[in-house]
Amino acid sequence: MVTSGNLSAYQLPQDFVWGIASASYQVEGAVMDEGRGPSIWDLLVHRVPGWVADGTTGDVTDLFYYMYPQDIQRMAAFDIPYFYMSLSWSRIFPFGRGYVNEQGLAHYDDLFQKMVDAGIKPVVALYHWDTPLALMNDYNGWVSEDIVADFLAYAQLVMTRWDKYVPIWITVNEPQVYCGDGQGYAGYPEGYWDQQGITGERAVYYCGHNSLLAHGAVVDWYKNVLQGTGRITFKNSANNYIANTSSAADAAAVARGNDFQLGWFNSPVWTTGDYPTSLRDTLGDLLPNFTAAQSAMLLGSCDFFAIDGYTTDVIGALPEGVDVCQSNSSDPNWPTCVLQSQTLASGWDIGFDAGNANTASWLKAVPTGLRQLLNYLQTTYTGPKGKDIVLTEFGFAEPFEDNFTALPDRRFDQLRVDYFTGYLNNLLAARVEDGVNVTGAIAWGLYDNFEWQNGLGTQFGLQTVNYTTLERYPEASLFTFTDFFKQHGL
Ligand code: PNW
Repeated sequence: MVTSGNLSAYQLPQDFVWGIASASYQVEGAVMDEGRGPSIWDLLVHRVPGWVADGTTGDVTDLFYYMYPQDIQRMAAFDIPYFYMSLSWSRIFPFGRGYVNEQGLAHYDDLFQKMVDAGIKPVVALYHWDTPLALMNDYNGWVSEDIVADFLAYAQLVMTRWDKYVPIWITVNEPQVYCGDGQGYAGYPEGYWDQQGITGERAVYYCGHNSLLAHGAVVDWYKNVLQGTGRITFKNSANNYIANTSSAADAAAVARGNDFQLGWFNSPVWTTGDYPTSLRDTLGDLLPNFTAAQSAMLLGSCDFFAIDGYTTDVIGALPEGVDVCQSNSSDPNWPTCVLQSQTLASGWDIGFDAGNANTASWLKAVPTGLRQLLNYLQTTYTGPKGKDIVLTEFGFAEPFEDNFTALPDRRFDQLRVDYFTGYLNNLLAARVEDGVNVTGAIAWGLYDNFEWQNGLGTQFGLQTVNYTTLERYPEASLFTFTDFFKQHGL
């Protein structure tokens, strides 16, 4: 797609939601302070050998738990209007439920007050992957429907207390990723917890199912009981999918891939109240059922579509064959049954990366892919409902430099500058030229942080951090990102 007009002249509306992102376990540190209980991540990083590629942990990371006053001041100095963050469930309920830690509540009271005083609006997620360890030990976390009641009780406490500060709530972050097979983000190392037979694909789809039910229960309570005035949704992770070749088989594979990625969580919420037929046909009784009341609760339960859209993948059909992609053939491609890569059959590499093993291997910069993804989402989900889309995460990992004598280079993060320039221009083109109702863009992330299984060695920050002194340094991309919105009317 080629822009038809003069991009630099396009304006964004005054209420455009733009900002920068973080998540509790990735930035807070202070993991044993002020009454916090452990989350699954504390156990994984300390007790499972090899869980984190470079052996680092979130014990200290950016120490946002104590350094938030200066972090907020710096965001204010850059005129950043929105900040995405998540609450640490186990700071508030150290055992996941029951006993409430008042120090945790007091901490977030002050954080929200300081943010609002600085003119920054919080976008708050209730869950960004740090499940209280007690709930994993008690009933295996998200694979058990027991989590729905505990998540609701937690949500009721925090939303009642902080709704006055929070214009946008996120129930759960990227269930595609924390439930997804082979990712390990939800913390299911095989054999570590007694999963009571709920393993493999069954665990994936139970985790997804309970995440949807938990989301739905919270939205239902928020709208009907609390009568909250904020907007509420859950956050999707999805890559733009393009076909490997122009064949009909590859086009069908793209559609199927999208069902398994986006349809899994969004068909129940935006279209039918149930999972896509392709999932039902493939998964059989591995896929739980919704009652009629649950479907009714889920349909329409998102005020807007939140998409974390970092990259594009090439999708192709599996080769034909009787045994291909049967659940009993131990085909590693089951159940999605498509081929996924980042190179087209023609040999073209679809985007640029940093060419460095320390960056996120799944991430190629494909700016036009964002425009395609936004168009796809509007056509498939939001358009018929007249609702809007917010790009709630996107960003890029630069090659890692751990020697701080290299600091001057780290501030000139040219690849990340190119990434944001390209992506933001395509978002603008989607909005102005294609008429996609995209109403926000939030960058990942506030600064370098604990990047899950890649540890501190994969760095997405628009500020870089010296992990010896904890000083934060704005990079060129922070200026690129914030200037973009000023240049387009904000
Ligand atoms: C997101 N993928 O995760 C998360 O919300 C953040 O916590 C994380 O730091 C950020 O992206 C950068 O990785 C993703 O494999 C993890 O496509 C993996 C993928 C996408 C998003």
